[in-house]
Amino acid sequence: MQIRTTGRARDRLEIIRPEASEEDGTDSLASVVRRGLMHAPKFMPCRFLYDAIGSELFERICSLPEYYPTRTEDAILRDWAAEMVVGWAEATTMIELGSGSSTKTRRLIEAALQEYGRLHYVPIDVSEIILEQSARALIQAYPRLSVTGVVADYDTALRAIAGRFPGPKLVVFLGSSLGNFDDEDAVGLLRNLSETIGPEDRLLVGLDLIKDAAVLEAAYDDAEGITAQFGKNLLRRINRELGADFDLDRFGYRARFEAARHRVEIHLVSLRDQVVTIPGAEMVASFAEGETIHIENSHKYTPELIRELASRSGFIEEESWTDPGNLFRVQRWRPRD
Ligand code: AVI
Repeated sequence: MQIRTTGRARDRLEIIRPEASEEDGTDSLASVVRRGLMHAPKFMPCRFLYDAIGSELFERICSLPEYYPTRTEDAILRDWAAEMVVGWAEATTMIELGSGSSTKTRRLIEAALQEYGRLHYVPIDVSEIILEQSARALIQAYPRLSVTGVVADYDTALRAIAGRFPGPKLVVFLGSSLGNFDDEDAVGLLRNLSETIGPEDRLLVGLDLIKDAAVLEAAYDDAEGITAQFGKNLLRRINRELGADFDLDRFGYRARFEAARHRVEIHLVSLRDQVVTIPGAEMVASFAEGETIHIENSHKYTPELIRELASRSGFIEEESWTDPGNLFRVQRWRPRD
């Protein structure tokens, strides 16, 4: 593990980069493309949507009128952050999974600083640039805050920091990011987490609620077409990084709410029979007209499904907060004894 201390506020900022172990699933784009496009039906894991362009497009998605989750969760945090950070122990460490630019987390950071006078914030993210930029901005903004940024995927990071922050902690997992995991993977990640945290620690999770299919589908297929660009950017990425010849105009975009699986399923759809060459993955992929690449799932929940997920993962719901329209829900879980 490398440790580096950065910049002027050296004593309050540290960035660590733990190395992934074999089983942490850091497969290359080439091997994932081979596996996913040779599979029937074709698929790609959604983590590959987030190259530099994809991350920028996702930022734009977050402020689209149809994409209610970001602003709704932010409003819940604005109204209830003070309650979320208190009530069980003095948790002066806050670990955030998938912190990104940490914008919404500022509500929790401010509430914790108000309550405890100091806070150690541990953001975890695969994007080093965003992590470092936001960590610097945070220590400038809050003199009583110290930050340990962890550049790694969740499993690697959790393994690396296990036991490093012994006091009561609040682990934060916002933005319905857990909803992009299939049920079994979500339970696996949460179980890992429940094993690395103690009885005094708590988990704060933001999850999107089931609602009218038209509202859900518009959130993932906006009128301006930004979300479609975000999805199709995956093909652009494969062209750039693996020298492929995907013609983006020959693929459509589809987002459908599948009620039985409680998720919005997102596919790229081949608009004709076609063959694509992907030299970097040493393969040629054939598509029939109408054939799809399944690129993302975004799970939606009822309060019962959420409590069931908590229970399967070794947690118990302690408190929950929602918005007046019941669009989104933030809940605090404690580890089951
Ligand atoms: C990051 N994640 C929670 C987003 C979601 O709502 O599932 C990703 C996204 N994909 C298309 N729009 C947003």
